[in-house]
Amino acid sequence: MPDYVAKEQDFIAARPGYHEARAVIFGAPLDATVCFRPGTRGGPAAVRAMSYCLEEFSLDLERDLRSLAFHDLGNVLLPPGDIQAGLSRIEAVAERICRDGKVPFVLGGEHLVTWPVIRAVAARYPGLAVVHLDAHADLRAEYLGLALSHATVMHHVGEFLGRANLFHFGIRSADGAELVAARESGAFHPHRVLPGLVETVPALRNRPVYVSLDIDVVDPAFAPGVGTPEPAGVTPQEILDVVRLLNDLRVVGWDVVEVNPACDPAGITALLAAKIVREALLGLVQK
Ligand SMILES: [Mn+2]
Repeated sequence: MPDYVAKEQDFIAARPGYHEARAVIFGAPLDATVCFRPGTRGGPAAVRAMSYCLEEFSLDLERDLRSLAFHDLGNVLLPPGDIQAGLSRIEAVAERICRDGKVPFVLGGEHLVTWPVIRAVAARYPGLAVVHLDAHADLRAEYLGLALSHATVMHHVGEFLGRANLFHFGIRSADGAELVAARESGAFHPHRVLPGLVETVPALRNRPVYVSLDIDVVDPAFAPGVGTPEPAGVTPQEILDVVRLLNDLRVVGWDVVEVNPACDPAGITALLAAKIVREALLGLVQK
């Protein structure tokens, strides 16, 4: 590990509030391999800004955020123009949080940020299962000549953990090769999320679970602020029901990625993401 990253890890651990935290939020504002609409670098800031209009109390869970010790580290500083260096820094931050026995909660940024976070989480939790909620399969081996891309992230996760440990929900866009790969995964439930997840929950129980939620799994009618919108998709109510179902599992890491404030009228996508984050954080209270 480079010396400056080790120093940054120590800096993180020394921050007031970090030591007590059960969950640690950080922004990973990577916006490097986007192929359509750039802007996800502003995602973490937009989600934080819109969170101010939400109550700390969840009416559905009847729990208050103030009953959870969590900490927001701010954003990881990413060196411009060097994707691998940026991913290494993200992995180092996630690694430190996991090593300290806390749950990393990542705000993207493009979906590629999930890859280094899962590497860090899997190192700490053998037998990790990944729940992937997304409009896109993200299972290409390469995209536009790039092995590391937001379109290849789940390919890398599948190679690393074994495809049987990868569970896809809500996918409504893939090419033929991705469809073959998706069908070799632990589960592949296209279009909808909730019915397939209900079916899959027994296989996920008693396992450490990482949840990667690309906000474009939601219908762009409700979540237009994304880099690569795909028509149709789930409703905000369904995705919140999904989060509450996931709350019953042993979730050891979370990300909410691809929020793009550059094309998000009235901040509605960031607002939905903020509510998802709140409900997911509150799911950690009971554990
Ligand atoms: Mn996507």
